[in-house]
Amino acid sequence: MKNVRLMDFRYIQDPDDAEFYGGLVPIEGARDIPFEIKRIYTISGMQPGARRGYHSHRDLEQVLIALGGSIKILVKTPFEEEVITLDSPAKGLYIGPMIWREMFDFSPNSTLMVLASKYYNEGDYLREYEPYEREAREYFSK
Ligand code: T46
Repeated sequence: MKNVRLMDFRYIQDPDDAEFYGGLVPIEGARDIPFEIKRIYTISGMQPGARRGYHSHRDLEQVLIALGGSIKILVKTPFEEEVITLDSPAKGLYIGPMIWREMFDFSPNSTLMVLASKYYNEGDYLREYEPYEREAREYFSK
C-alpha cells in the first residue's frame, strides 16, 4: 500500500552451525534505510492484549523492526489497510507519512525497535482518527 513497504535485511549465519551460533543482521544507514536516522527508540514490556499506537504522523518516516518475538502492526489509510507481522530482526516495516498505525498481539518478551527520520516532535502526531481521516483523504487524493 502507499507509503508502506516491507524491507528485508541480510541475516548472516554460520554455515557450519547456524542453529548453535544464531544470526547477525547488519543495517547500514544510507545503504539500507531510505532516510537519515535521527532517532532510535525501543518499545518493550508489553503484556498480552496491549495495543499501542492509534495515531499517524504528518511528515515522519520510520522503519519498525521486531528485535525479538513477534508483533502485529495494523497500517491504515481511509482507502486501504493491512496487518503485517514482524517476527524477525531481518524484517523491517517502512512507514511513511500519513499512515495510521496500531501495534498489537505482542508475543512475550517482544521488543520493537524504531528508526526515525526526525527528532521527537509531538506536533507531527495526528492522534485522533477523524481529523487524521480528513487530512489523509486529501493527502492520498493528490
Ligand atoms: C510510532 C509508534 C510505532 C518521547 O518522549 N520520545 C519519543 O521519541 C517517543 C517515540 C515517545 N515519547 C513519549 C511520548 C509519550 O509521552 O513517550 C510516550 C509514549 O509515546 P506514544 O504513546 O506515542 O507511544 P506509541 O507506542 O503509541 O507510539 C510510538 C511512537 O510514538 C510513534 O511515533 O510510530 O511507536
